[in-house]
Parts: sequence; structure tokens; C-alpha cells
Amino acid sequence: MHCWDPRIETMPKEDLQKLQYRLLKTLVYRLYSFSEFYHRRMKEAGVHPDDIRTLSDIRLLPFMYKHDLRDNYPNRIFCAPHDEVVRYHVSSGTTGKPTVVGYTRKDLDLWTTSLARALTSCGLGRGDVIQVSYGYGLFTGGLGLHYGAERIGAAVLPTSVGNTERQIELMQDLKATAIACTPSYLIHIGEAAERMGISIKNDTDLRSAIIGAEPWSESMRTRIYETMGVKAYNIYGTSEISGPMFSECTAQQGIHIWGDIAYPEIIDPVTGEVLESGESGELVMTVLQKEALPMIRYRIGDITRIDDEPCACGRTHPRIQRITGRVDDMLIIRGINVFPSAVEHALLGIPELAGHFLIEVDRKGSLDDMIVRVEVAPEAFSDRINDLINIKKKVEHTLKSALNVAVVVELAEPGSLPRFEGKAKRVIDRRVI
Ligand code: ADP
Ligand code: K
Ligand code: ZN
Repeated sequence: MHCWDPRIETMPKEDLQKLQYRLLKTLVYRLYSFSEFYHRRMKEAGVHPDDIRTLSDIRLLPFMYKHDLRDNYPNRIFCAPHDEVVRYHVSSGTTGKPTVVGYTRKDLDLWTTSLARALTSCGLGRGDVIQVSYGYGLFTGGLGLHYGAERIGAAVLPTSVGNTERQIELMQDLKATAIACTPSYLIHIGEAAERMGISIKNDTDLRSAIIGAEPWSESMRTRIYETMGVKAYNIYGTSEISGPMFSECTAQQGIHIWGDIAYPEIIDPVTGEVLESGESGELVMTVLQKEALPMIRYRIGDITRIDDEPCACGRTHPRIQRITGRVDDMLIIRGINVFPSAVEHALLGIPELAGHFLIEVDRKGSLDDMIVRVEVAPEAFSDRINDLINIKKKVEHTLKSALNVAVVVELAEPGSLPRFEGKAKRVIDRRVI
């Protein structure tokens, strides 16, 4: 086994837990003293830093939610002085307002360190050429993987998403050995290569793929290996904890969560009770050393379980298993998080619409397609095709800028979409992964 930081990665469990306790204690004291937000939260929950006497006392601390970030838009929850923040990322919003995350130098360094360990654990290092085909920009995927790959001494090919044929040419010309992207984009690249008469398996040096940002399955792993000759590794993270941070190792038996960086818990999403190790529930993360935007017991909303047994690779840090679902209605479209409530919010601002809508998600070929059917208001409905085309364009434009993902809009006649008496069922997801 080759580790990025053997001392930390193979540290005895008891030592790791002691380290986690020390980091937690420091974090809680710091936030209680310096963050108005956390101070108030802890007071409301009736907990004082002195009450944290063991690692499992973490469960005395209150949860944090995505809406805590939105409610404090853009950065009122930040805990570092303004001039110590050196990077922002922004993820798509739920009710109009996006969530902004920020990093100090140390935060960026820890994020990169986390990815350096992860990429090394997938067998990558010096001499590898890693094509980063995650989006660069406000999304955390591109820049995150970029710096992680540089840190381990690999060469980075920063292609970002799109322009697929050129990606394939560059992959061949520069002999990329690994690619980081969403699983659906990887399959799309495989299909595009086939159309170009190029076999990824035989005509390129690509051997590994670091894929995540959306759910995928063991059968996709097999399909990717059989059709492209590429070993796929699962990578996981969310912008609130920094971005993509943790991945599988070569043993491929779950995603190692570096214990000195984050402390994962699994809770019952209804009662908030912490579940026994091995039970499936909602993942809650505490990022132990973050400065600009510390997250304590952040309710990510993903469903998984923790495996604390020793890993075949020799690393001692716990693993989470594949994400099996979400506790909320968040959809992931081409790696981008989309909340139906954000669609609703955006549509409300368009006077030509009646407020009824239906989201249909499908996978055409390998990429997700999202169709939003909207009902035109009776007074705006017209026989003139031009009027309707204009409404459609306006809705598409509004949704694209609200959600950061291209959406096909189909207009429906007044009164034609389903009405609901109870809870509206506004999403039909036909994707099978
Ligand atoms: P990212 O940059 O990782 O996409 P976001 O904050 O935009 O960060 O999205 C995070 C969400 O994406 C997670 O809460 C989860 O629902 C989903 N996600 C990320 N990685 C995976 C993965 N490997 N498997 C399943 N879902 C994932
Ligand atoms: K995502
Ligand atoms: Zn392992």
C-alpha cells in the first residue's frame, strides 16, 4: 500500500479518536468564543464547550442545516476575518438564494491534502496525467481536483466539461492515464469516442476514473471497466464540507473519511438520534479544522452507512458506503444539485404562467435530461405561435440562470397539468442507474 501520509492514514484507531476529540474540543471553544452564530446556537441548545468531555459528546451539539447558510447569505456565518478568505465557491440555490462557501489558505490546504491522500489511495501519483473534466468555476469539482492532482505531482489536463471530441483528442495526445468527472460524463465520453472510431480501451492510456458528484452503481463500475478498460473509483463530498474530498482506495470497499479532517455520524433522519455503527441513515458531518466556514454536525441529507472495520488497504480511517438516496427531494442533474422548490420559486416570478408545473427527468443516452412542463395562464395563452415561443424562451432563460443547468421547457394549455389534493407530486424521475 502506498499512502500520501502513512503516519496519519494508518494511525491506530484509539490515537485517531484522541486526535479527533482534541480537534473537536478546540473547534467548539473557538466557535463559542468567536462566532456569534455558534455561540447563539449552543446557548439555545443549552450546551457549553465544557460539556464536551468525550468524542461521543458531540451528539450534545446542535445540528446545522443548508438553510443556515442560505439564511445568512452570503457570508454572515463565516468565522474568519474578511481578509483571510482567499476563495469562494457557490452552489445552486434552493429557494432562489445560492449557498456561498469560503476558504482561508489553511482551508484550501486541508482540502487539497484530503484529495492528495484520496488520489494516492486510488493508486495515482507522479507520472500520471489526470484529465480534470469536472466543471471549473463556482462549482467545487474542477478546482478541487485540479489542486489535489497537482499536489501529488501528477500532470493536470484541465479540460473542464464540454467540447467532448476535443477532450478525447487531448486525452490521446497527452496520454491521460486518469480522468476525474461525473459518471454520466465518463459514459458520454466513452460513447462519443466510439462514434469517432476511437476505443478508450485500446487507443488511449486511460486506466482510472475518479467519479462522483452524483449517484452511480456497481453495475456502472462493471460497464465502465468492460467497455473502456477503466477502473472507476467513487469520490464524495459537498461544497459545504469543502467540495469533493474523500474517495475509495484500491480495495474499493467504501469511501475513507479522513478522521483528522472530518467526523461522520449517521442519524435517524426523523428523530435525529445517532445510529449504531453499520446502520443506514442520514449522514452528518463535522469538519474538524475548517476556519472560514466551520461546519458542526452538518446534515448533508445523503443516506449511507459507516463501516468501521479495518480496510484491506491497511488504512485505519472509517469508510462510508455508497450513497443510496436522499432524505429530501433534491435532484442531481449532470452533477448539479436542483431542488424542485427552486424551480417553483423561479416560475413564480413569471406572470405568463399559472403556477402549475411538472418536472420530468430522464437519461437520454448517458446524460440527464430535465423537462419542465409549465401551464400557461389563461390570459397569456394565445393562438399565435410567436407569443408562445417567447414565453417558452423566457421560462428557459429564467430557469437556466436560477438553476445553473440547461432545462427544456414545454408549455401546457391552461388546465391541462395534474392538480393535487394532498402533497403535490411534481417530479417524475425515470432514470435508472
Ligand atoms: P459536489 O461538488 O460534490 O457536487 P455539491 O455540494 O454540489 O458538491 O453536491 C453534493 C451532493 O452531491 C451530495 O450531497 C450528494 O447528494 C451528491 N454526491 C456527491 N458525490 C456523490 C457520490 N459519489 N455519490 C452519490 N452522490 C454524490
Ligand atoms: K452534486
Ligand atoms: Zn482502504
